[in-house]
Amino acid sequence: MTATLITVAPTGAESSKADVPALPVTLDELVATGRDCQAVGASVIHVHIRDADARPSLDPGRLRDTVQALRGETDLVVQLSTGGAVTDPERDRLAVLDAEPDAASCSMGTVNFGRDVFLNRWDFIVELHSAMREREIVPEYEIFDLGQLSTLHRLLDKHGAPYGGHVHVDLVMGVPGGMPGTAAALVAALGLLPAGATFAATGVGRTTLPVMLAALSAGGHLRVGMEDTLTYAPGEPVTGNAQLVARAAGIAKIAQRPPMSVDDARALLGIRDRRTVPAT
Ligand code: KMH
Ligand code: ZN
Repeated sequence: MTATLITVAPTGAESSKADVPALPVTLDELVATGRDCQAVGASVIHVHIRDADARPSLDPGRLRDTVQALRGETDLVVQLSTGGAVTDPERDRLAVLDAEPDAASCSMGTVNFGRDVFLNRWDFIVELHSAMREREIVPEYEIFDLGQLSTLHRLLDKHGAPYGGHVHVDLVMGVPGGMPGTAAALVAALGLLPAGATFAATGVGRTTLPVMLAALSAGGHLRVGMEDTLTYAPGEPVTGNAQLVARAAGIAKIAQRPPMSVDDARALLGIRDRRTVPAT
């Protein structure tokens, strides 16, 4: 029986606080969300931050404070987004690593993102992958379309394994412009995974449940959260991230794939422990 690593992606960069009041946008809201989600089964948090006006931000000081607060107040693996918002320049996305997270996302290619374009040039991908290895930060390779798995193979062949040696992939499915959130697309993606890699999957919007069920039955891990899903059931807005994590944990238990402990998630991903030991 393999336990399920559950990542919560609580905020994202696409929804506004005005439209979605339950979205965690302040540091206090984010830390409280992290605590609540850990309590119901999350072991990793995928973090996008907001500025004082709740707009997406990659402010270096705020990022550092966020990493420290989450590390101090939760045991979660702190994974910063280097994807940011579609408007963020490459230099700011690379500078996210200065906040010294445990892990960070690393997207494997350019994709249409609704009416926008999420740009990830090959040279930028190489720079990000290499910088993460130098800084002992574990990447999560974000895959929006099948061809991006070919890019991942090319990256690993030409530029070597990530820090820790283990390859972990997140299939982000159902983005308008990327692969669909279907069991068939998930199975197709699995045939292209590098040998030994583990994977999580997340289905955007109404593809959340089909992708979750397909990922669990294929031995994969899960990412859930308000970055990707704002409707719990038809006509029922999500009340908070813990609601989505609790549902994922419940379904994982029914599938005999209970939530993974934070320590096991750290070991699986090869995370360097940056937590300070409390003084005795
Ligand atoms: N917000 C998207 C443009 C990531 O976090 O690395 C990119 C994204 C991927 O969410
Ligand atoms: Zn993200």
